[in-house]
Amino acid sequence: MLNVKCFWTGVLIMVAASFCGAAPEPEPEQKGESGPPAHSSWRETFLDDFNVDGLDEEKWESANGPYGHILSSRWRENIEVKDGTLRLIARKETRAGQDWTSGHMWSRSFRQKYGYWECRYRYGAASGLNNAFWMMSGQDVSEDDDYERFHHEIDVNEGHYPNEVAMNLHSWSGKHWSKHRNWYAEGSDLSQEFHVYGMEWTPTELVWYFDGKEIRRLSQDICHRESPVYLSTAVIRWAGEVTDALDGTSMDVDWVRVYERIPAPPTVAEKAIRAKNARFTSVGLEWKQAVDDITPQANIVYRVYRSSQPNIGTVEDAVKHGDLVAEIPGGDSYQVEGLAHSTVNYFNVVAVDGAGDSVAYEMISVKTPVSSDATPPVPGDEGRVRQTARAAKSMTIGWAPGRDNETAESDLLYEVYLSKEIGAALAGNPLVRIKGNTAAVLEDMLSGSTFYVTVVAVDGSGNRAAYQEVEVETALDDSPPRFLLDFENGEIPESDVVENHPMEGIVGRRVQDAERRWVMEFNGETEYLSVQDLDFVGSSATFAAWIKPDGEQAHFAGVVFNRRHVAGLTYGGGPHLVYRWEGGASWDWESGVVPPVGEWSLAAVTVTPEKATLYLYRDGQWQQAEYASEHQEMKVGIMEVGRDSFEEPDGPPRYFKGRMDDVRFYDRALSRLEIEALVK
Ligand SMILES: [Ca+2]
Ligand SMILES: [Ca+2]
Ligand SMILES: [Ca+2]
Ligand SMILES: [Ca+2]
Repeated sequence: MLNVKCFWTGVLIMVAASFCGAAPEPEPEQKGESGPPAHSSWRETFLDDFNVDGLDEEKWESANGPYGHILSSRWRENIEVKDGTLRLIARKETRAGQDWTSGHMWSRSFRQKYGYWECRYRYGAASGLNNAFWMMSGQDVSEDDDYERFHHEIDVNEGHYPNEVAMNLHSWSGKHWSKHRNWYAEGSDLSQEFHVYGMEWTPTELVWYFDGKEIRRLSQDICHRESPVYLSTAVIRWAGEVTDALDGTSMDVDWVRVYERIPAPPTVAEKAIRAKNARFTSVGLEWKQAVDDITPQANIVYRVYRSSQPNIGTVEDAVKHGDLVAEIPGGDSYQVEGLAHSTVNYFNVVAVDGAGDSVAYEMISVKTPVSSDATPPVPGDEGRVRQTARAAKSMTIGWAPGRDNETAESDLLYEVYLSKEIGAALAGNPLVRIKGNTAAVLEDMLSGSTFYVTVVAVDGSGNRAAYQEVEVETALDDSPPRFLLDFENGEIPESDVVENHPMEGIVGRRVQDAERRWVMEFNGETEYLSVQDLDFVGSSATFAAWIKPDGEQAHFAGVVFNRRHVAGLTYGGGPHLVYRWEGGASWDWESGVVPPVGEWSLAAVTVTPEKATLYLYRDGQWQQAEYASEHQEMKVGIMEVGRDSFEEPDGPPRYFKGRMDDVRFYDRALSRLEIEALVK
């Protein structure tokens, strides 16, 4: 693969043409209040507008009995259809040993996987009720190998009064896991207003909509089974206090619809690709542009594939066997570089529309001319490469020009390769190709990190010679944290710390410590700090604190933690630390990182879109644990220091007992060197 997205290090170029594809990130799609996204054509596959009185028994099945895991039994009598509206009613009445009743129904025969699902409804006007529009796979499938592997639940919305939209993906296969996120319709009362809750479900992604506005996007690879439509109310403990106010309230549904996407790849009038100007190391490709039913011509993306074998004739084969050389939106030509002389290359182009539907052109073969020059260039200055400038996010490297038997010095091509591993750079793709120049500025790099750079000189016939690999470093990023609490000044620095939690609002004690001067002390029962709303949204962050635990900690005791969005550094179900982040490790991750009791240690976690790293430093010793996971972009609001404000009735808040100092949050993932710098 030559091209795709820019490298994981985020390093970019300089002087010469970028080999990173120029494809822009697509804008989030705007829709009307209802109806499926505009990127495709759709057909309606299911509709009930409840405009005929009485539940349509041909369309729906409903529950009629007790439900163990919730506080209500669910009965047909709790479902009413009248005046154009379905009502799923909660009643305070003792039936089947439970104190409440509610309604629960699902489509009798309709099943679908993927597509667009939407429902217009309003919540019951009291806390304690789950107002749910959701899908769950294959309860009625038993004899199926995939049943265990792909048993899933998608909650478009488990709505909670007054304005919480709770979106979940559950895997019920093997060990249960879920990816949960809340969104709040600030200033709205969702029991008073009807709104449209929508979900696009594709083989690779789930996208949640509120009145046509995207509110969450999640990659997925487990939801591949057909599901009925589910509409349910349930009295539950985690939807707020259950009081008599709930009696007689209902989730009111105006209509529910499901659509199926109609795949429509771009069409190509002439599929032949033309090759021109085949030189020793490059060849130009030209093709006629495709036309799509929906995607504008300028937004159709052309993917250029190369192979040394004639095995990229179809979309599937190109993806499977080809090297992706370039991705060009709206283009009709491309100059492929970096080829060897006297070799046969196969090329194909795949046109992809905004919905991901694609079509392949006709594969062609091109032989580069035979060259009599088989002698590679000789690197200058015995192949030494030097780092000549260094900043936090960029650097300059330079080398002496090479010499070649045939190619002029000014025509020699240099490829710059970069790796985080020693000796591994040439296994990747060149970051940049530069003709005739002997310096490169590498930009947008990770700060405080070590890299290995290899420069390769290429002559006009494609003969290659590598310079010596060189170790290079970016400087530490000294931009300040979003907050830093060292407790040295005044009582507690009020500009940084506020009491803002309605539950208790008790602040811990500022005390003098023999090792760290002024620190905070928490009693493990009532004390903690709150930090003002960070108003941070992102997928890279660092939480850090010096901690001195006083005795064994409560399970899940919060260190630097945000309960509303479930993010931060916390104890797990034992003496070890864990972290929480959307899409990241679950509570039961056994990190093995155990802060020593009665001693100061630095605990930190860095989160990137690809992984999280836990660090613990004590007495010159570093301990580290990594968790690879796709971390989503998320909001991190009000942070608490010294507790997780987990609420009754599911459990008491989880307090840290001991001392804390130098508590930090960064809106970026610090490198290992930057974490080490926190110790100094
Ligand atoms: Ca209706
Ligand atoms: Ca299309
Ligand atoms: Ca040569
Ligand atoms: Ca201090």
